[in-house]
Parts: sequence; structure tokens; C-alpha cells
Amino acid sequence: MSPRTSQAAALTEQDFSVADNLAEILEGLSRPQKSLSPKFFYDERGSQLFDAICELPEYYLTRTELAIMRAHIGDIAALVGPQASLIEFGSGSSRKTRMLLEGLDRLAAYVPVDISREHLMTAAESLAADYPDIEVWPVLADFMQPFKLPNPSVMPLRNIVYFPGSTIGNFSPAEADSLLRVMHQEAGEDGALLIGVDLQKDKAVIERAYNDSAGVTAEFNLNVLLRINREFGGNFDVDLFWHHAVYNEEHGRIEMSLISECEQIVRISGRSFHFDKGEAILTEHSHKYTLAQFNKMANRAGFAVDTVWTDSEQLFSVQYCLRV
Ligand code: AVJ
Repeated sequence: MSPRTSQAAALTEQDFSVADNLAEILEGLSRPQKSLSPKFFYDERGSQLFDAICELPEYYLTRTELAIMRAHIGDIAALVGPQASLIEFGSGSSRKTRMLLEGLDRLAAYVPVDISREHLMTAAESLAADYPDIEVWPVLADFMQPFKLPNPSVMPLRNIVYFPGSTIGNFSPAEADSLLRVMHQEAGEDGALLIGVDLQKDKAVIERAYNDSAGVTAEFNLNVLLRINREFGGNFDVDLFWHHAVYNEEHGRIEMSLISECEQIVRISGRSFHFDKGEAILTEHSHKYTLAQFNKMANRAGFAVDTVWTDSEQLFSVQYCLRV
């Protein structure tokens, strides 16, 4: 069965053009602290590299979250109940999503929401093919803003918002608050949120996860420059930048950047950007939370944390939050 293209998809498509992305890139590189949004990592090569990161021995996040889900899929299914609509923020065709499609009781629909038409349709098609009994309704939208949900043929009994991978960590605390409020709205009455949240822990363990010995994370980080060269008319020399990732304990976050090896000028679509030797482009923040911090954050958005599952070392958490 091919996934349905919902009304929301048709309406929001035009909002995300190459021009908007270029403007955002130029704006980010014009600030005193040069920065690029982590969303630009995920072109085809970037997505492949991210998949490779998830398999790295140092990158504990994915494997730990998967193990938690595997251990508790029965409890999760019991809490969710039958005939829910599963709304995933981001288009995952990952093993975690598949575990839910298989483990939850007679889903009314699976609704992936993503800003990238290509990622969205690829993931939706692959899941629709593998799960012919589940209606897949992709929504092309920027999930930072409320969006319209599709109407599956069977009326869902409730909405479950799913946000795995600790992607919440990419947002500043203020952005995370507003994202959780959008999730609260989309969950609707009687709805719930199932979210993966990476936990604060020993600095060395976290830093190793973002500085792997095989250099995959470095390649992932540098790939954003190749993407800008290819898609946005840039002339970055990737050999003149190096990968840097440190854990900021005060803010509880990994700060990932690309550092210029020398003084240089880079051109992008007719604009010039000057770099000092040692100057950084901030490419990603990855926030880690304590259980108490995330609890407060959920409360601010109108959720109550109902159940928290973690691994034996408390590296990672999967949290089931009810709308209050
Ligand atoms: C997808 C945002 C959860 O922050 O760990 C992995 C992305 N960056 N290695 C993370 C990432 C570098 C990842 N998230």
C-alpha cells in the first residue's frame, strides 16, 4: 500500500525552499558566533553517516534506547492501549519505530511528520510496504509549529506522540519548551508522549560518544560543509577545518563545532565569510537532562511523566508522559 499524501503535506510543501535554507545558512554564518543548524547534517551522505554513528561502540545512545524499548514494549503497549494513532516527530523507519508498529495493539494510523519531503516519503513508503495493515499518513510540516493531523479511516482512540533518539537534545531549553507544547497540542485530549531522553552522566563517557576513534562523527560534522558547497554554491576546503566536541557541564550539553585551521575566506553564493585561525562554526548542541530536569520541562508543557524506563547504568531514558 502506498502512503497517503495528506492535505497538510500539499499545503505546507512550498514553505521549505532552497532559497529559505540558503538565507538561513548565510544568516548563521554572519553572526559573531558563526553557527549552522544541525538539521543541515542530514543530506543523503549525512544520514548514512548518522546511521553509522548509531552503530559505533562509543555511541551508547541508540543501542541503549533500543534495549530499553525491547525490554518494555509489552508495558508500553499496555499503557497505550488499542487503536491509537502514532504520531512520530521526524520520519523514522528505524528499528525503534518498527518495534512500536509491531508491538502496539491495532494502530489506527502511523503519522510521520518531517520537514524533508524526501526523508518523509522514503521512510513512509518503506513502512507502508512492510506493514500493509497499518495506514501510513505522512505529514510534510515543520513540527516546531502546530500542524493539521490527517483523518485515518478508523477513528483513533487516542494520539501518541513519539519522539525517539533524544532529538529533543538538539533544541535549546526554550525551544524544547515550545516543541513540547506543540506535542501537547497534537496529542490532544487523552493523548500521551513517548520520548527518548539522554541523561547527564560522566563527562568522559559523553565526550567519547561524540569523538569516536573511527572518526565517523568528525566526518559527519565536516560533511555539512561539503553539502553547502554542493547545494548552496560554497567553496569550503574541508581539509582546513577540524571537528571539535566538548561537554559543557554547566549547561549539560555537548557543543559540537568545526574549527578553522587558519585564517581564510570562504565564499557561498557570492557572499564572503572571513575566518580567523581557530574560529569556530557551532554546528550542534546536544543537551543531556537529569530525570528531575526533564520532569519539570514536561510539566511546564502540560505533561505529567507517568513512567520512566532506564538501563541499569542510567545512561538513557524512555519516558511515557500523559497530557494533563
Ligand atoms: C540525533 C541529535 C540525537 O545529539 O547525539 C550524533 C546527533 N550528533 N553525533 C545526538 C549526533 C553527533 C544526535 N541526535
